[in-house]
Amino acid sequence: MSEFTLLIGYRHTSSWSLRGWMMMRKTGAPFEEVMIRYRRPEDKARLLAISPTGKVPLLIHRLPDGAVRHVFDSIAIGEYLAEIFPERQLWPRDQTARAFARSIAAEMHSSFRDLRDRLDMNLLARVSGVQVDDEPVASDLARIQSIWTEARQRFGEAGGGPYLFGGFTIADAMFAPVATRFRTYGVTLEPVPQAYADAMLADPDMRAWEDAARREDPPEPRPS
Ligand SMILES: N[C@@H](CCC(=O)N[C@@H](CS)C(=O)NCC(=O)O)C(=O)O
Repeated sequence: MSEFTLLIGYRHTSSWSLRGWMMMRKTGAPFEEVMIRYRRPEDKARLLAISPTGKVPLLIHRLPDGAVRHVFDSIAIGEYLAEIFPERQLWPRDQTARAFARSIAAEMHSSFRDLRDRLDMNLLARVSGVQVDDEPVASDLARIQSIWTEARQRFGEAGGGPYLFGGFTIADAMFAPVATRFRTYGVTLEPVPQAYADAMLADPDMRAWEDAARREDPPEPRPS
């Protein structure tokens, strides 16, 4: 049995699963991936038996002494992995950069409800004609572009990589699904945020997730 198991949901639509999965992949550690089709009652029951929230992602860490830790909620998974794999620098090393990275990761976790509702994650779809220039969606879009631009210009551009702080961090994992949403709905971005979104979509792990989504049956309809 693998030391780490990550429970995830539909690769097409489960944005929180993608976040947790990207964090796990960036540790470089091997892990078992279990996909739960949580819209099927039997799978939902299986998930509820393991996960205190009944939601994915859920990280299971089996320790050599037999102890088992369950870490639920994407941001907690990121914090946990950053602690277990300090050498991977899942948070930026510089404290000022790290303070900003933590703030924007938390902001992504708690905010942008209007944009998330309007631009549902639908990884492989391409949809035209969705309005993003009306309030409050337009403010969410402006704020995300401003976060990406500030991170790139203050930290990323000097940091030797195409991500918000140079190398990939938990903040990037939190915004990864947003880059896919902008592509799905053909949202036009300013040059700096667009370059960042392009880098995210070209990330080898992001591509691996997308390849796996192509091999996966689409989600069942939401239970009524
Ligand atoms: N705040 C949680 C959100 C987790 C969440 O809502 N996951 C969705 C999939 S994207 C889920 O498990 N849904 C199962 C259900 O609603 O039955 C996190 O950050 O991990």
